[in-house]
Amino acid sequence: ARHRDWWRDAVIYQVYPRSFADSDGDGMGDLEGVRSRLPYLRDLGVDAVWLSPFYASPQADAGYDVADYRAVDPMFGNLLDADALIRDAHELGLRIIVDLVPNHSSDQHEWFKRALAEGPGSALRDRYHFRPGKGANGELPPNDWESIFGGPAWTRVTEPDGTPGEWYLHLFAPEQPDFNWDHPAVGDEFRSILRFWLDMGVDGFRIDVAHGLVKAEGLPDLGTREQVKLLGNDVMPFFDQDGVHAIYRQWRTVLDEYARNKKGPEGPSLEGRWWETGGRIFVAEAWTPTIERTANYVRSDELHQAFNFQYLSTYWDAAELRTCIDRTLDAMRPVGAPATWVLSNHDVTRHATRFANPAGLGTQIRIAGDRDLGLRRARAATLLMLALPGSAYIYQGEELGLPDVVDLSDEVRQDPAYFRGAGQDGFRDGCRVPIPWTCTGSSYGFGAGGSWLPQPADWAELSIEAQTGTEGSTLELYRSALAVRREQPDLGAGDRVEWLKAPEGVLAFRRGGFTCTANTGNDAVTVPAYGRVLLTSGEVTVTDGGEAKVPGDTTVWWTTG
Ligand code: TEU
Repeated sequence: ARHRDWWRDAVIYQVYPRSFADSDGDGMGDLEGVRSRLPYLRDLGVDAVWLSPFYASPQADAGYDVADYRAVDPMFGNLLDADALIRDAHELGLRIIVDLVPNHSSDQHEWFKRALAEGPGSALRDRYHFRPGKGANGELPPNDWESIFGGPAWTRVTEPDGTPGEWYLHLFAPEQPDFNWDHPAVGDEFRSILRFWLDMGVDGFRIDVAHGLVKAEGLPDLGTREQVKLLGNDVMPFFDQDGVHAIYRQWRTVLDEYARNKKGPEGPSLEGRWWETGGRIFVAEAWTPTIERTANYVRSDELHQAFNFQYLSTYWDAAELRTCIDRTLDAMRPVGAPATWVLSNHDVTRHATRFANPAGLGTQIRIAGDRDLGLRRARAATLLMLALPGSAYIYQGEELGLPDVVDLSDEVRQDPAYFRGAGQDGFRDGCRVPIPWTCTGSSYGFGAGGSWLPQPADWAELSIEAQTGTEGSTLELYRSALAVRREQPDLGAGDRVEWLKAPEGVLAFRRGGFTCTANTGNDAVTVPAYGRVLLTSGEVTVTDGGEAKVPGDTTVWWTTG
């Protein structure tokens, strides 16, 4: 790490375990697959790996429905595999961040199963949100909230005596009942789960739906207000309630305890310094209406980072990007938290496909668009992101320039959002297609037994094998960019950028002896040569007169050093 707190400028790589590497040939990725590919991630040059959930789960929402928070699903391996993965990662100097899902459990979680089996009046029902229905016979849901995946946010249970009974709340699928965070047992249980994984040696947690744990008192109807599912202008009674912050202040004391005890893994490549700060972090998945509200989650006594979904939702447009960058830095500076930058994850259309489509389609789209254009913009957007101060997140496969797969059949799709009619929001399988490792072989080297989602026929050329050592490949661009980031302390550090005057459609900013220019327009522009070209996402021509011709959709890194 180049900074006292490694996470302030870290590049964190998201592994989606079921789609990364399959060691046992069942078509599903697993922990042993991830472990065997750690050298690839070390060579890529990332600082940490965040793993999406691998816990015991019926997989109603690809593992975001957890039945046992202290067990590994047999599909992914076992606790010994998790231990080996964490140890090997530390040996290689990589930190491991695991996903924690505290908003809801699986309906197969022990508490929920007992809550159902014990019937109305069961004390375990208080750990979830059970309510009698409205209407003469309780046949209507208790309020008008909708599930993020479509349909009502309530499901009526059949009581042990066979009659229709109470309803329970689920902001996501019916197989994902929401916990009642007002019940002390829920908090106790999650602090214990934190300790379990901290004792396993993990370096941090990504908190799923961090904005959803606390619901407004009395679960009030939305009434005529339009339900805003993700980034809306309005604060919903089920999202971003002030009460969530007390939970994270408690969690932070657990983490700080570990920092003081210096408990945890010891790897030769982790410099002694990271013990000073404990080195462990929380990152919030908090979809809030504004970056200013997101900033409430990142405080010295709460969480360390929060994903910048405003940035993810910004189109490839200089003016919009600049506004978002400024607003982000302005929101983070007073709280002393690093800005984060993210372009893709397992819930949204990959940026290579988003930017291949006209602006305004939002983050979930279903058409391939102009693939060359998308890739060119994605590469340029990545260099821009990696030049900004703060921490950046990379989603597996974006370093290969993978597009979304938009023509998956209903037979192979698994995303509950798709089947529950979340409409535009429901196209998440397309970014979850397994990684192509080799040019040939079953599932391009993903595993020996095919892949749970079919890979397109033209993915050989996008494989890691095809791109490794290939000049100009997207993989080599990422490798070079991450190597430069490690060498140049100006990149990633600090909390502001110095904007330079630039032609319309172009962003130009300086950070020490380093300059970044991003041309978001389609046409070539002429800019001053800000030194030597350090790295570029496309072709640049530098003239003797000290000027440079930068093609459309191209980002250039310059150095005077
Ligand atoms: O996502 C939370 C969320 O609100 C959205 O990302 C939403 O799931 C999606 O856009 C709907 O189409 C987290 C996880 O990242 C996601 O994979 C889970 O499905 C969800 O929580 C429930 O655990």
